[in-house]
Amino acid sequence: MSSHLQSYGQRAQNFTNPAAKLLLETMERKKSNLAVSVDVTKTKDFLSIIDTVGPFVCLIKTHIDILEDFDPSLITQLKELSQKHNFLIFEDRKFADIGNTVALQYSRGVHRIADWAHITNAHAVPGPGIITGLSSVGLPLGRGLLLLAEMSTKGSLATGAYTDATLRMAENNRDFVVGFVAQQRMGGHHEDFLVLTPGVGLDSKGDGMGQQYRTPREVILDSACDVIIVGRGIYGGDTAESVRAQAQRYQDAGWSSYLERISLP
Ligand code: 5BU
Repeated sequence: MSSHLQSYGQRAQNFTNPAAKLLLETMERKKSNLAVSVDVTKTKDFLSIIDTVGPFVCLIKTHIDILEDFDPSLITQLKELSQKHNFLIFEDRKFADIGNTVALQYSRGVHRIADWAHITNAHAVPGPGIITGLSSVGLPLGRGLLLLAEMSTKGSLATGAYTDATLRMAENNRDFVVGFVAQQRMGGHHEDFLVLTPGVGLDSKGDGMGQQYRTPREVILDSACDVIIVGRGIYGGDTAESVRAQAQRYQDAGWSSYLERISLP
């Protein structure tokens, strides 16, 4: 059976990587294929949004370098919330340099991403050395990597032969590369990979800066992706109650589309 027609729980056995297994098991247990992207600049808002959406998500996506009052104690609190609500953490770092540099950016500096992010991601543009560098840090810690195969933005250059070559890089590094950030499940490979998809919104089509939104149903059912990544569509509201209601709404939309997909003949 094609991997995308198997349940998330069944697919855990298709992976050796512990972060991928844990993500799929968490999705099955929480009945959630929703990741919330928390792109705010103040620690207080960051933690309060995460505490509010935590029950509805399998994954929290961060841009840790956006926080203007970052302090290492934030990481302790983030890890506590991840245990309280049972979600994984994905730092959307988009590494893009030579292996030696990305290994340092991943493990050191102020943010020490490898210490706390179960999953991070990288552009394929430098070639396979970027995977060698990141895996030298992340693999011993049980971390997983996503490659950016496509982007949600208008005019993205990550298409065609570039996307195909990214797929080949992933296939050659199955232990550490667990999937893609992409807009669709790509054919032409036999391995199971996770497909996480940003550019998801129910009420808006774009943001005037190139972002393009599709609905959870288009992403999960029509394009056979695995995880919807939603940012402003969820935390854009000003009260905790509206943030909670939107998280619930996107969780329901994502999960019902998934149930429809795995029941396809
Ligand atoms: P939004 O508020 O739902 O538009 O936020 C989308 C998030 O996903 C934001 O953090 C982006 O950096 C991220 N993103 C994206 O929007 N499109 C892409 O192709 C990739 C990441 Br890769």
